[in-house]
Amino acid sequence: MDKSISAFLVFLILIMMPVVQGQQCVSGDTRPCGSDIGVCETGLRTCKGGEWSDCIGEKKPTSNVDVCDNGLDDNCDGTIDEDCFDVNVTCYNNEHDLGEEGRDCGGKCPNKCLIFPWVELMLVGIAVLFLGLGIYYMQREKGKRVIMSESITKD
Ligand SMILES: [Ca+2]
Ligand SMILES: [Ca+2]
Ligand SMILES: [Ca+2]
Repeated sequence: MDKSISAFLVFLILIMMPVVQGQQCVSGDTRPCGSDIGVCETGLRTCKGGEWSDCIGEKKPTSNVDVCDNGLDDNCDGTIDEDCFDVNVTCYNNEHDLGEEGRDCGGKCPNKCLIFPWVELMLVGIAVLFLGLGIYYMQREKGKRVIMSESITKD
């Protein structure tokens, strides 16, 4: 019983809300709307028939991301030219100062750090070592044969 009464009250409030809100403005009233931060400019809502009009004359952000180096807060977040940096200065200064993954690579900087191919290098090294050993032993065997054949001809 109590539940149905409270449900009915909620329903009644929901039905009445737009009516109550609609009556909150008197025709001819105006109020500013939107943001006036950065390149944004506020507009004006006018009360017509107890309801506020759309925001007229408002200037919205010209970009979702701030356009770099124009001295303007293009996305109206209160900061001018944020997230802008000189790649040549910050990305190559040998300091981990821009959220890079290491020094001067990754993060906001172009990822130019090379992951050194240690495994490949090791395999190449081993291959070269075996090749060198093979050549060495082949030359040694050849040398032995030459000495042996020389000693045979001498005898
Ligand atoms: Ca900004
Ligand atoms: Ca800007
Ligand atoms: Ca850096």
